[in-house]
Amino acid sequence: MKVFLVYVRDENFCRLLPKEMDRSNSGKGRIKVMGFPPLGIQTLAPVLRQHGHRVRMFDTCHPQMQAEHIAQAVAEERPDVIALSFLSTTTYPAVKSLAQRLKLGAPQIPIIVGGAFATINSDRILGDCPAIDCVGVGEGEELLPDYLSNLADPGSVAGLVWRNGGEIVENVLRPLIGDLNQFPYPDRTSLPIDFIESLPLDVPAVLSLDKFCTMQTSRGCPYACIYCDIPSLARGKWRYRSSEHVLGEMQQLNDMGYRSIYLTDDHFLLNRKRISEVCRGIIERRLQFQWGCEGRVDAVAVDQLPLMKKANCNFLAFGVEAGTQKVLDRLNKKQTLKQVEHAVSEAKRHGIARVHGFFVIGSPGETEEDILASFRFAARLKLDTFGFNRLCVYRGTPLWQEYIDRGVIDDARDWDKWFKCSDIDPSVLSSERVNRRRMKGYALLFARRIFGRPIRTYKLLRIFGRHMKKSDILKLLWSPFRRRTLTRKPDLPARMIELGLEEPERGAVSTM
Ligand code: B12
Ligand code: SF4
Repeated sequence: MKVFLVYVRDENFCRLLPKEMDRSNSGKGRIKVMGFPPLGIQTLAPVLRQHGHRVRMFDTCHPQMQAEHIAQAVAEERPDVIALSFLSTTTYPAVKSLAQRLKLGAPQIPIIVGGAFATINSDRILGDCPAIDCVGVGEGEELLPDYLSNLADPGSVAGLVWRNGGEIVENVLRPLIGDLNQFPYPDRTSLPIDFIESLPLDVPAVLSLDKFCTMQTSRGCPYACIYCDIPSLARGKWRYRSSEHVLGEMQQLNDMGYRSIYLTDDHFLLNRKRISEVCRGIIERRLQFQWGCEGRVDAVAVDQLPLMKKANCNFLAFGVEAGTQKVLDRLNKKQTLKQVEHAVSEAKRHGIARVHGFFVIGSPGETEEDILASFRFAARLKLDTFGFNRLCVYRGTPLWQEYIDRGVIDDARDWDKWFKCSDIDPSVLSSERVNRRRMKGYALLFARRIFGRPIRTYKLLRIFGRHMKKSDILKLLWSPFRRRTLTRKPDLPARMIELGLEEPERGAVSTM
């Protein structure tokens, strides 16, 4: 069969590399994009080929892979199935409109969607968008080939949610894949796109022009932070590929010339033994690339950091989240401030070039003093970079359920929205106050950085300076202080809209 695999992305997280920065020629017909590759479809394409299917991939960051081009390709090539892949609620409107357009042009070609948001909202999506025929819940490696073999018998495909006449049918859940070593490595060559290592920001923050890709070595996370839907997506399990399988892929990437790899694992740092095997393998094989990953502060085996550094790990991102234990506990983060300090200082002591801290502000019960404490904490830590985002809530997270129980969110009407907690939760400071505090906090942090650690700040700016124009570096530095333009803005819950409220009724709830 012929299958179109289309990745629909959020325009906020990709940009064409400006011509003046493009110092090497990618080759005929290829473009350069600052952003992450679409690892979901890159993973599924070779699996489908192994089953004898023909696959064509599209990624909407490519100027020639927009809705009209995909529709034209559908008309010309008449695929048997169109599979749309997307990550989050912010892209759902674009997916819907693409599905509607494709369905209009070719009503008989089935459209299946998958990815994180689709997994959590399968029945809702089918109820909402008639152009989408079915949803694949969870991992696609086994589900998609099964679906293609049983187009005439969708009821037999575990994990499929489909329409039987007017009725939405949810088949039995497909078990999680037991052996992640059984699949071929992702296809990183068929898309005519070279991805550039950059920060996912709307300023062209290019880190290097090295050949860049992402990789996933494990899936899931056993923790249960209230704002995260990984536990529900991965059903609370952490599964991993063997170190040999991972090293095989790394060797291939190395031989293909990749010099920068970002591990998109939810929690790469969970298992010391495995980290050690992978790192030793990288060192023994003399693999040339630099790599980065994310993980929890409590899992960093201190004895692994020197090995990670030796194995060319140059970037580590920690979910720090807050500078007070009270807020960490409210988020069910299950980590202490001491652990954060220890992990960050050890990472720097052992020479990891860039250590990043993810923080959230505007959490339930957080006061202005708490926010300030987070910025002070960040200033004290030896972090190289940091981001302070207002806490958001997505369907599938424990916090979403709490909001349903508290009557803040109406699941039936709000399922496809995303919210900033400060816009909707009376126990959170207003967005205006959170933003005002953030401005002040950033000012404090920048001042401490520039005057307290001038050499490190200079070195960091030099990394950016290598590939960015001065004006863009200034824009980057200024970016925390200005409003971002989002493709899909956060919403308000149906109940607030009904009552004509732009702010939750905070009267009875103190946030100071
Ligand atoms: C890397 C990443 C990013 C990268 C982008 C990656 C890219 N390709 O461009 C960046 C940093 C840009 C990013 C941005 C955002 N992200 Co993000 N991201 C991730 C992360 C960590 C890994 C994704 C990944 O590479 N997975 C590896 C591949 C192999 O998995 P996959 O794509 O899911 O594909 C598998 C299955 O889903 C399935 N599948 C995929 N497509 C299809 C299609 C069909 C038809 C079928 C049957 C199956 C199928 O099969 C694949 C193999 O098993 C995930 C966490 C996670 N574990 O998924 C969060 C995650 C997806 N992101 C999330 C969020 C919230 C966002 C943002 C909205 C953040 C923000 N506030 O701005 C934005 C917007 C994203 C968007 N709409 O494009 C949430 C989604 C929550 C939700 N319910 O909406 C997640 C789950 C993180 C979390 N902790 O909650 N993200
Ligand atoms: S935020 Fe990180 S540690 Fe918490 S549940 Fe999600 S993946 Fe796990």
